[in-house]
Amino acid sequence: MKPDDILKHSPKILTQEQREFYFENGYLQLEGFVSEEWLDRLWKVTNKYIDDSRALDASDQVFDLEPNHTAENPRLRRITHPVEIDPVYQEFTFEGPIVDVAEDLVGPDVKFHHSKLNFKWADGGEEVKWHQDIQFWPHTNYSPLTIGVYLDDVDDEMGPMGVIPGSHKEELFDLYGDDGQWAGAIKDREMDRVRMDDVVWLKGRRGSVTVHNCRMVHGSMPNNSRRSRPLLLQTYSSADALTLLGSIVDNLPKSNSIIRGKPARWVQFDPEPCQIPPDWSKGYTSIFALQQEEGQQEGGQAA
Ligand SMILES: O=C(O)CCC(=O)C(=O)O
Repeated sequence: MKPDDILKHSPKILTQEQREFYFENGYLQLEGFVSEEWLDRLWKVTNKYIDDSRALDASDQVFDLEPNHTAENPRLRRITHPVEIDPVYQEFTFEGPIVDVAEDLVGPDVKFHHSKLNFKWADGGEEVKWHQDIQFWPHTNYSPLTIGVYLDDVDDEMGPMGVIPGSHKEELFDLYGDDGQWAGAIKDREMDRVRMDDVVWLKGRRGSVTVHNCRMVHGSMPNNSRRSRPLLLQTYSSADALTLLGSIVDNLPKSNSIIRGKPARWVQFDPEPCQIPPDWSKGYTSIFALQQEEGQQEGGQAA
């Protein structure tokens, strides 16, 4: 569904100005949007998984661990597919308050694509280099967007997510490196095309929500503070956006679930070209492992 048609549907939770701002700028921020009750439930399960990770000494299908992770001092980069592993994450993503935000921005028929919980651990949690998401998981149109929830207060020192307003309307970047391998990040020599003077850092208090379109140029700095920066991310699209390649995300039981409205009878195509990523079925852990050039392994997810 095109933005003009989406805007004709009455909004569930956003103002018309917020929706127009999103379509114009490619991002949105909602301060303190998620209730304390939801945050408490999410923290309860999250703390359980952090505890479970102590038993591991390497990343697996559920946990993406920093190389210096130990049982005494767990250091998680990511819980890879929260919705697939726990009913609380699923309830939040499929029925929680952010689904109204998704509906207001993609239209009444909403499809879930995938989720992840990026921790960016205290004292050095890694940067996410500048990139766009859609090249990791191409769709027939550019309705996919990702809604992030900060589970804790996030300030400038903690590696908040940065976005370049309006970059979703510009040409997509080539995310392959000069060696022809997938880099998952914009090349240094092309960074002069990124309008860094315009960057907006999406920090906020616990429960704040970020939204970014799948074409948005975004990234984040390392976390050099004493506190971790847990950001729970979920990607949705309009039901009329179909994924173009069989990525590992598509093979998950809950990916591509219609969570509002009805499945599409007609697929919508947007005209702008999209880069094709490598075949993820060969194995991929996460953007962190990829951008830090660690060995890849079976069972990860894109972007
Ligand atoms: O965690 C972040 O700061 C950014 C996450 C991100 O860009 C991604 O996972 O694609």
